[in-house]
Amino acid sequence: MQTVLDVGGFDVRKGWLSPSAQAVMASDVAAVVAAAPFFAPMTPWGKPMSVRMTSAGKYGWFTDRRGYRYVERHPSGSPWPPIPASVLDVWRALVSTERLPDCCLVNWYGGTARMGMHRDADETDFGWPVLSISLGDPAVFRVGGLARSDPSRTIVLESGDVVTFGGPARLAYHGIDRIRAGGSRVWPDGGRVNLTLRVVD
Ligand code: MD3
Ligand code: FE
Repeated sequence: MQTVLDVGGFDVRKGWLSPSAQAVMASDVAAVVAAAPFFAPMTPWGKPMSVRMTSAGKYGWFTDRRGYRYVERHPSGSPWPPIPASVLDVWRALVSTERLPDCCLVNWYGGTARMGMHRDADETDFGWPVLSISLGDPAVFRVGGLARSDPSRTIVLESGDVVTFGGPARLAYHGIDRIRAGGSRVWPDGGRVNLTLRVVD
């Protein structure tokens, strides 16, 4: 087995959401996007990301020339919409009923979008796991170890898969190599949405 499984804290639940639960969540996500439209994030080094983003909850993850950070408003100036109950239920079932996430980052991947290897380190307390929900076209997800130079491997994340990254895996390097366009009918126009739930502060 490779690095990540050795590191521990990395739990993939294939098909955890039934097709009907995925359909409910997709319509809840569409309502979030209607209230807080996707935008094209700009990296601090001036290159736009290929992923489109929005958020729900108290905080949204944001990036521009000033850097990465959590903000309490969409670029339009409105507060982020609430995290849908269908999404919070997954967190309650797998992480905690005591503490709920304060950010649901919504990432949209078209056929050519990708996400480079990175760590999620903008939060205050790495004791809480990050929970990821995939909806739509399959993605080739890459996960490595705690150092950028560690070996990495890929797994395919499909619609309805739920992954938690806790313990040592919370700070593992990860990214999305590519999308397998046309692999799902969850979204009428195709593409993949990934929801990540985090405790920010
Ligand atoms: C491993 N998103 O938004 S989800 C991100 O599919 C992000 O949109 C990818 O990486 C996506 O930051 C990957 C899987 C994931 C999410 C958070 C993690 C893996 C993680 C946090 C720590 C370790
Ligand atoms: Fe990440």
